[in-house]
Parts: sequence; C-alpha cells; structure tokens
Amino acid sequence: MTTITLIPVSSLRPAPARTVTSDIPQRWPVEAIEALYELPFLDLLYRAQQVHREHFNANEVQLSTLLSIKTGGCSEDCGYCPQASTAESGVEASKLMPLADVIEAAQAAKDQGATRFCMGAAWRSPKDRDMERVTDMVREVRALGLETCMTLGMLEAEQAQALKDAGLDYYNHNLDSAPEFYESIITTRTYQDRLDTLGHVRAAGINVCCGGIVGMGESRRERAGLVAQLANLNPYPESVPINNLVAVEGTPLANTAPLDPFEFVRTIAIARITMPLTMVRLSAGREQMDEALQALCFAAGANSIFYGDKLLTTSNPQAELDRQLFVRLGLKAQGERPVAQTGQCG
Ligand code: SAM
Ligand code: DTB
Ligand code: SF4
Repeated sequence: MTTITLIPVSSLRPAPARTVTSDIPQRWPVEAIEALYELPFLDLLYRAQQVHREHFNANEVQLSTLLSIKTGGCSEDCGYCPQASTAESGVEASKLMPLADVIEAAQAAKDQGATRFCMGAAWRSPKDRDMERVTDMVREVRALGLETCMTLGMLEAEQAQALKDAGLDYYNHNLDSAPEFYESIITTRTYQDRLDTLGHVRAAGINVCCGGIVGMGESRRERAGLVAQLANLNPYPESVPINNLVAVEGTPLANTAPLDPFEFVRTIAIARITMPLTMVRLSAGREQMDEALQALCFAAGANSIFYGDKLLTTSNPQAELDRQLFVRLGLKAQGERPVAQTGQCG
C-alpha cells in the first residue's frame, strides 16, 4: 500500500521578510518552493485556497484587456515570441498605433467590463522620441477611468519617471524563467537587465507587474527557481502574470511538448502561497485550456485574467465565452455587482 507522507506545514513557511541588502537569506529558498511542488495536489490547492481567502474575495476576478500598440519586427531574440524579427511566424511589423485608435480600443474594453488596459510594444526598449506618444496614451486611457499598464521592454530611470508622471499604474516586465534556464531562451538581454528595469519601475513608484512563462521545456526545479526569483523581490510584485507557453509556429519553441496541466495549476497555487497579496494573473495559454482547467486555476488562487478576444498577436477566449464561464462558476468581475444579482458579469 502506498503511504502518504505529510510534510509539516511549519517546514514550508517562508523566513520572515527583511529589509533588502545583498547578503540576506532569501525569504523563499528554491528548496522550500520545490517542497511545495512536491505536496499532494489537493493539499497544495487547499493551502493556496486558505491563503487566497485570507486576503481576497475568492469569487472575484480582475479583468485586464491587452492591446498591441506596436507589433512585430522586434530586435530581441526571445525564443517563445512570434514578434521577434528572427521568428518565421508570419506576424507583420507595424508602426506605433495612433493615439485615437488606442483610445477607441480602450473605450471598447471598458464597455466590455475591463477595469485595466494594458498596452504592449514589441520593443527592446522605447526610444526617447517614443516617450511623448506613449505618455499621451497613458493620460488619455486614464481619463477614461481605466487603470493603465504598459509593457515596452527595458526602461531607463528617467523613462520610468516620465511614465509615472503621466499616471501609469502598472508596468509589466517579466523575468520569464529561472536565471539558469533564461540563457537558453534569450541572448539579447540579460537577467540583470530585467532586474535593473524592475528596479527603475519600483523606484519611480509604479506598481510592478512581473511574472514568467512555464512550459518552455524547463525542469520543475527551474519553475521553482522562477517563483523564488519573483517571491524574493522585496517587495514582491503587485501583479504576477503566469503564462503557459503558446507554442507558435515559426518560433524556436514551436515544437515544445505541452506542460502537464496540473503542473501549471501547481505553479499558480505556489505563486499564491508565496506572494499572498499579489494579483496572480492566469495569462497566455488560456485559449488552449478547457473550462475545468481554468476553474482549477481560479481555485488555486488566480484572481486576474486577460479579457478580450486577443492577447498581443495570439488569440484569447472570446469575451462572451468568459462571461458565460463566470456565470457558470458564480464568479464576478472585480468592481462589478455579484453575478447572481445582475444576471451578467464584466
Ligand atoms: N517587448 C516587451 C518585453 O519583452 O518586455 C513587451 C512585450 S512581451 C510580448 C511581454 C511578455 O509576453 C513576455 O515577457 C513573455 O512573458 C510573454 N509572451 C510572449 N510570447 C509568449 C508566448 N508565445 N507564450 C506565452 N507568453 C508569451
Ligand atoms: C504577460 O505576461 N503576458 C501578456 C502580457 N504580459 C503583455 C502577453 C502574452 C503574449 C502572448 C503571445 C502573443 O499574443 O503574442
Ligand atoms: Fe521583443 Fe518582447 Fe517579443 Fe522579446 S518578448 S521578442 S522583447 S516583443
């Protein structure tokens, strides 16, 4: 008969948070996160639910809509990305979108029930001449009453400050993977470059949105390494997108074997346990998941999604299907009245 080993909860607790200096012990050692991955699935989910319910309404999910404001032709070589100019994905390069089109898309997202509007550009980093245009976008989208998020690549300190001055609420810049796996996916910028950008964003007082991608062929230890990097940022990000690789034809990762879906759910649960107050976003890859798997992700503590038919270049579930899923699960969109009272949601 198989015996089930119970790991004492105390051995899985993080060390207390401390002030940042370079030589302090990590709050979440990779080993403690690996131990969470080793828990029986249902025990892990139970712990994640407990943490989630301590801090959030478990039936509420935040809706962000994405818009690609500058698509394709990117100089970077991120192996997963259809927008890299080295990818043979058929994504055509376009110029920075006119302000009026961005406002129109933001208004449509708001009308559909989104509360945050995220604008993404296929850039290594914005050029100084782009800053005026992107800061105008932040101001105008904010004026519609939406929270704003941008992801434009690497930032210098002054660029982060300019975005803050325009009213940007969140900046998305992902660590993508554990440092040791990262180098096999991206060569044109370093892990440290990413940490530097996150430092500038934090210093400017913009909320940090930082997560990564799983299912790129990394090991479980490397998945734990990504979560450790995120959870040990001090403070940890306000928002953590967990992307499941969308294996796009023409990219170097096109033929990567899909990740075990339960391993994806485990990653969500562990992000929730290690970063109790963050918004954990069930991000790319949702189109490839069935509804039961998405429900498991919500049960594991995901409380934010990308909402709208398109991510940047790949598809996302249709908004109408999401509305139906919310009704079936009794979920409500953050900032909306409960579904049962209104008969509809975000
Ligand atoms: N160019 C900017 C940058 O790289 O920071 C912003 C846009 S970039 C597309 C934003 C994030 O999307 C990446 O860091 C990566 O985590 C995610 N992403 C891109 N392609 C993906 C794919 N095929 N599957 C899952 N996530 C993806
Ligand atoms: C994030 O972590 N995921 C989003 C957002 N941040 C910008 C992007 C997902 C992109 C998926 C591939 C595509 O549609 O091109
Ligand atoms: Fe460019 Fe961003 Fe895609 Fe990398 S992830 S190739 S930086 S758009």
